[in-house]
Amino acid sequence: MRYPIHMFTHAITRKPSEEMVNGLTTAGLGKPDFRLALAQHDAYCRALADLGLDVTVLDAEPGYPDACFVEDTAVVCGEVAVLTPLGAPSRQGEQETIEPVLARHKPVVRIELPATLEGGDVLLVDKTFFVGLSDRTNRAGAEALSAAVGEHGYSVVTMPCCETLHFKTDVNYIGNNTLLVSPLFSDAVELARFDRVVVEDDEAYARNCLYVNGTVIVPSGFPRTLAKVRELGQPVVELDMSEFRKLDGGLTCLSLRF
Ligand code: CIR
Repeated sequence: MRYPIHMFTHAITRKPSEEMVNGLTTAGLGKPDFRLALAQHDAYCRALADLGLDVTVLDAEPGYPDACFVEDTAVVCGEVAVLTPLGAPSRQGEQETIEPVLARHKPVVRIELPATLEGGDVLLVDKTFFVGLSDRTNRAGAEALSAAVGEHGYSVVTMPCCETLHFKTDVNYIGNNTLLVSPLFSDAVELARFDRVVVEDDEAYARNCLYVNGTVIVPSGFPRTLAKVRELGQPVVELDMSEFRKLDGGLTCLSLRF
């Protein structure tokens, strides 16, 4: 069976700042090289543009070392953009400069503290939002998202999450009804409708692939995952993400897509 491709037309990204070297991390891979990160960010924005997206690149945000990970600041669907209070205290406020940009495209609904929700914990497939309840996203955040999108025909499925930072560190949609998942989610009943490709822990970072308009963007350096994704027959683009990986950031984190 062929599954319809949801086409994105826009993306928002934000340049990293030199302060990124002080970003939150559990990776233990050392400090990122700012110049190299800028070059990788440029390549990322170019890749999205090559896939047909109109990419708005925002200037770096002083005072917020993690602000290039814009995915966490909002959840966007066809009808509405939901602005989210981030769960990490040092990141609260990043969403304020995203709001006017989103407002050019969609009505914006704001979720307020004490609800917390980070976009990295939210996976949208068709009309379902899968939300991982993590250290960053609480039940009140998931309920507030449900209230904001329910009237547009979306449902919200919450799932316990994770040994890792975000739900999408573990689970990502790569088209054709297929998910890349960690072993933790290989049998999750909430995901039973999907074909699942398990990515083992030695390539854990590559679980965070980014599916854009029929192409799968894969982080470079993970040959087994690359081979598995290639086997599925969709076009693949590889991008070097080494400097963002040092801050626990993956491919989905660097953009909001809609
Ligand atoms: C953080 O810990 O918040 C950042 N260093 C990484 C955020 C990654 N974002 C994402 O996975 N959506």
